[in-house]
Amino acid sequence: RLSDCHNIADFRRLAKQRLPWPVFDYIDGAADDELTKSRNTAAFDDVDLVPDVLAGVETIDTSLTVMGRKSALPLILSPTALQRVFHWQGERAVARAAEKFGLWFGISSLATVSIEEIGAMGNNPKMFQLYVHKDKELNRSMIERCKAAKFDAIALTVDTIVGGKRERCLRSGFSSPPRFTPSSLLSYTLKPRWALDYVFREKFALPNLDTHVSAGTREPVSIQRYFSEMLDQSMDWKMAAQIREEWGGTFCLKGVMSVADARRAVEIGADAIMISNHGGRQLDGSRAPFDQVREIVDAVGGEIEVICDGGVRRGTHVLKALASGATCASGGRLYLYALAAAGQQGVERAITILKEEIERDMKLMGVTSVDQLTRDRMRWR
Ligand code: HOC
Repeated sequence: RLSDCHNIADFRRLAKQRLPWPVFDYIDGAADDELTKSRNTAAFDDVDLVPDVLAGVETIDTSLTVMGRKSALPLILSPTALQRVFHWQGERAVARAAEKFGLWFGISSLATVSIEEIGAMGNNPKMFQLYVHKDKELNRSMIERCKAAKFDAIALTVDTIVGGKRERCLRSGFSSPPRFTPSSLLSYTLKPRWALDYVFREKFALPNLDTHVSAGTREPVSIQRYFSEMLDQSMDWKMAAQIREEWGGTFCLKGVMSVADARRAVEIGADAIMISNHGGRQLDGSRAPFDQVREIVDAVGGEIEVICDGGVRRGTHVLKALASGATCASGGRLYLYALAAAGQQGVERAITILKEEIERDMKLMGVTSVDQLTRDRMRWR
């Protein structure tokens, strides 16, 4: 039950109970041996926080400015694809929860709700995750739609030039919309609540890509096929600079991992980078974002905002990212499990849990504002 969820791992368990296994495995799974996915979270355990006491922490302020917009917490709800496959409320639920808590919310090019609908919702800051397609007209039209819908930032995805080898999805045949094989059909019928919601609530669509992917004709598209057939593998820094120019607004690169690339991001005038390995779903063996924060912040921290994306499951993880020098933390699965488990109510409860952990942990650390979380407040083991 929702009331039994006290941390993100509890939501994961509930999501597993509620979803057919191919859908749960799509969210939960990662590339190859899934080493990077585990490491993304485990990396936070390599450091210890060093609290100060008697610091007068009756009133604390968890807010900060990220990419020019106020955020109530140092946490971004990262863009993720296909949310209405997980729960019929999908992106609408996550967007409403983000608005309620005053957080940045990101929607994906592969969202199941349109740019226009999300743009019209709430006053909280919103980013659009742009996947660069071979079809240049499609890229242009998504950028123009984001301008018209007054999105606050574009996050250009740079880590999906080809699809990672998601072995759980290869086994289940996961596609969008879900493809029914005898074994997957059985798993869908074993979860009748999900199946009924899925079939009767609203038809599945990818409204930001309209007819460009065959999901528009309801022909199932696998992850491998989507990445390799639709995305532009010739993408380079020149193209990223052109996209920044075309967009003209706040620009972020999502998926930067190396110091050299962080420097290139500064050179093309990006406002922020999300240090990210796509939740371990692309290059298995890639370093954890948290492990890269220090080097990147030391190299370019004064020139660009550095967001630590991935592995976050606890308030202390957020505090450790900040103490390393990141502007803030971000994550996808941290709210996706909750969405799958209980829709908007679930997402709100997950954010509440993280918010309370952040507040409690700041008080226990003896800090009253997020800028007091500096590197001397933690030690590497
Ligand atoms: C069927 C198309 O970012 C991921 C997402 C995008 C998946 C596209 C799936 O899972 O990495």
